[in-house]
Amino acid sequence: MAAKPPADDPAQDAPEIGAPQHAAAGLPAVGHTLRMAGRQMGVRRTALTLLRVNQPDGFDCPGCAWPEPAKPHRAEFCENGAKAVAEEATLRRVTPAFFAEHPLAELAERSGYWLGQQGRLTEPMYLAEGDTHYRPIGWDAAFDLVAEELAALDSPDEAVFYTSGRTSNEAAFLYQLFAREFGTNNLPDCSNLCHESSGAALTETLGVGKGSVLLEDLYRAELIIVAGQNPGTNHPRMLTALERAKAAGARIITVNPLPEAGLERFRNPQTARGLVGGGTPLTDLFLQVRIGGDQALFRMLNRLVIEREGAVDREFVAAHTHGFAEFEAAARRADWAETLAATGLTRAEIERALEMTLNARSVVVCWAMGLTQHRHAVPTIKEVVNFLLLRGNIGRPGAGVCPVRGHSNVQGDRTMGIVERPDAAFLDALRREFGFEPPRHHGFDVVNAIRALRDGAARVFFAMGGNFVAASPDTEVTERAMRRARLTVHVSTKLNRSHCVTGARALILPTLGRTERDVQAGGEQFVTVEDSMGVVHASRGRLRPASEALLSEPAIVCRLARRVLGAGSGTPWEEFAGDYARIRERIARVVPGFEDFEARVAGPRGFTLPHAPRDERRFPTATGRANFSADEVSYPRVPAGRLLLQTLRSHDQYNTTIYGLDDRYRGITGGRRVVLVRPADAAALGLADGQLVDLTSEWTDGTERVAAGFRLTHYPTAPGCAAAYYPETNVLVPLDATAETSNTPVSKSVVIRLTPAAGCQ
Ligand SMILES: Nc1nc2c(c(=O)[nH]1)N[C@H]1C(S)=C(S)[C@@H](COP(=O)(O)OP(=O)(O)OC[C@H]3O[C@@H](n4cnc5c(=O)[nH]c(N)nc54)[C@H](O)[C@@H]3O)O[C@H]1N2
Ligand SMILES: Nc1nc2c(c(=O)[nH]1)N[C@H]1C(S)=C(S)[C@@H](COP(=O)(O)OP(=O)(O)OC[C@H]3O[C@@H](n4cnc5c(=O)[nH]c(N)nc54)[C@H](O)[C@@H]3O)O[C@H]1N2
Ligand SMILES: [Mo]
Repeated sequence: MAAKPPADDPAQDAPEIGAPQHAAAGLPAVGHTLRMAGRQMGVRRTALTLLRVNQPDGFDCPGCAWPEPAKPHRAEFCENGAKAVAEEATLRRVTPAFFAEHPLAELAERSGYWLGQQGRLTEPMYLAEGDTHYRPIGWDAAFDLVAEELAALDSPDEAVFYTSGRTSNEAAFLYQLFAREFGTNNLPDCSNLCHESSGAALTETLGVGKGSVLLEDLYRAELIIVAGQNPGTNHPRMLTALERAKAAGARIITVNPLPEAGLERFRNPQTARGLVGGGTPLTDLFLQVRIGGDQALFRMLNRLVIEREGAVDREFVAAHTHGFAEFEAAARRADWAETLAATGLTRAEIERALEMTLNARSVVVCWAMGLTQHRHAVPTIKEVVNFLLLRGNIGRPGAGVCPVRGHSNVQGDRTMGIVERPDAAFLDALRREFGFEPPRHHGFDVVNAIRALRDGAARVFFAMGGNFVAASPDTEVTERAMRRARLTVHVSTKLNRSHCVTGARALILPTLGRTERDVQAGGEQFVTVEDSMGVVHASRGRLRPASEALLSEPAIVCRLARRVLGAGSGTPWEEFAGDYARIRERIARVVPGFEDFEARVAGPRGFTLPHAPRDERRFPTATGRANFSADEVSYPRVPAGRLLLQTLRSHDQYNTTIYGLDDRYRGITGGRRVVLVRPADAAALGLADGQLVDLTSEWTDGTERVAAGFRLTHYPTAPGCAAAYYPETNVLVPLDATAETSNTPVSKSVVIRLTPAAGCQ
């Protein structure tokens, strides 16, 4: 753990605890938004910038991946989108003088919050081997250095090319092309930490690893189940969609160990009634499930549907699915005692959910990290698919699967080929279009990239955005692994922890953000992104770049590729950098669904990618049908005297970017080192509200990991469950604790014990 931070870096373990709220947004949110944005951007820039968010001629919000409605509201952004914009459009700057003033050793002691608060990166910076400070370096010299280190590798597979989810389609397409021309599929991305489990489960069962609903489907659904998601904080504009669905008669079931304010009641800041009134109650039935109990819950619901006369859509099952008999036999074995133990729910609650299901002609299930970051995440999501298939709730209006993506273009990056296990058809298309032989063997995902760095099998780490060190599990192991690299390179907008934990040599390459004007040889450019529902549209920045020295992400990839690949590459990198339409031309020829890309993306709302199960009830799976699955039901077992910890986001953060130290809806202000525990659980452990405790995670191999100095906070979470913020608690998640199949770290179920803090507080 870092030593006590300096005085200008506020301590984060002394929060004030108030009462949790029961409604999200409304007037307090508007005031909060403007204050936060104004502090970073000033008042005039705040107004001008925020009005461009998610408008047809503006830029895509760099916050979440929630889609824009066909007719966006004049203020089609939310409180947290505004914070994301302010964080990027800030007037604060990190200059070479800043790096001269702050040695690396000091930066490494700073909190992530402080680092982010310093402002936008302005010039390429280089840390030489053994040096104490980052020093300015020219772009050409920086690319020479990367080329030199890449050339020194024994194999291209000793390099790792990470991507976070803000990268545009154009940059992502070029980046994967460069990595593959260089000779590796080592393209881990933030999806590996995020919705990989959704992709794995949906590809196997439905044949497409993406959601099958559009916004209109949500408006038409009669029942919406929101499981393992906190939209009030992480996808606030989704609340507007839920409000509209409710107005049209939908009912909502929330499945969550925490009562999340945004799902209880929503006060829409876009309407007068929402601003000052009591708002709309959203949740009709709150199922306070135990962490990891969702698979058991859906399995029991499935048994009950099967047992109910006439409830199964036999016609759909016969015409479109595979594996029903085996699944039916497994579902009929679902056991009440086990279900109640796994879920912590009552039989009456589950039966009420059943009646709501049977009363709804169309059902959508939405989910996020509460389902994806468990050891049994993939079977859990497959059970959700079983649930929808049973009543034909796939491939018709108002029904379907809705995995709600995180980063604003994480889905698009995958579509563009940022994936460590590419399919053969995609590689064939690359070969045809660019005339080279792409590598066929699989590359590293995030966890395997860390193992490779740890074991010396990977020696150059390059990141297109993100904050790999802080976002990854097992912080101490990951940091040690990163320090073994020969070279670490980060293309970034803001300073973060990953710039402070480096290989022998390190580079920071500063880049343009979404909000900024991007002018290249061919004139002003726009980029494109894909939202959580497969809608692709343009994004055009308008602000003056944070510094003259910034290069766009596509320009960085092109210049790097030319330098590294030289005459060996037949790809017209320079032409691509000058005019992004040339990149889109190639995407149109390589990626299915992008035919006539340039013309179709010119429309104000872009276009929707095809989705066979949604559009035609066609399931491109191994069996050619939608697959039922009959996995064993499992749930986390917690030894006596221990709790199950989930690591989650506060209201004032965007992943590892900390905007502020408050979590308003949960009633926590001025600090982040808190652990939320049910009063009865705290009492049973002999611990008091407000007491300072250490968190120790216990992993099956006998190893232990400690996060010290957290304020125990009474909170009405499900029994036996605890919650604390990420990334402070990533240190507790063992590298080997990953989901079956998807290899995603199990950030939502870590067995911990709480003990009075050992420190001298
Ligand atoms: N403002 C803001 N917006 C964001 C982000 C951000 O950090 N800040 N991050 C973006 C990203 S990358 C992502 S992936 C998304 C994340 O969006 P979310 O998934 O909403 O984020 P988390 O904070 O991880 O919240 C997980 C939710 O699942 C619940 N949960 C935990 N365990 C379980 C379980 O076992 N079962 C069930 N049913 N529920 C459970 C938690 O109580 C919590 O409500 O948001 C995106 N949008
Ligand atoms: N314990 C625990 N760990 C988790 C999670 C959890 O719930 N619990 N959630 C996981 C999830 S869902 C995700 S998605 C990952 C997130 O992992 P990442 O995507 O790697 O992390 P972020 O914090 O989103 O990255 C923030 C950094 O991105 C850079 N950046 C911002 N905008 C741009 C841009 O436009 N271009 C470029 N080049 N850089 C930019 C800035 O420098 C900023 O510091 O974390 C995962 N880790
Ligand atoms: Mo995510």
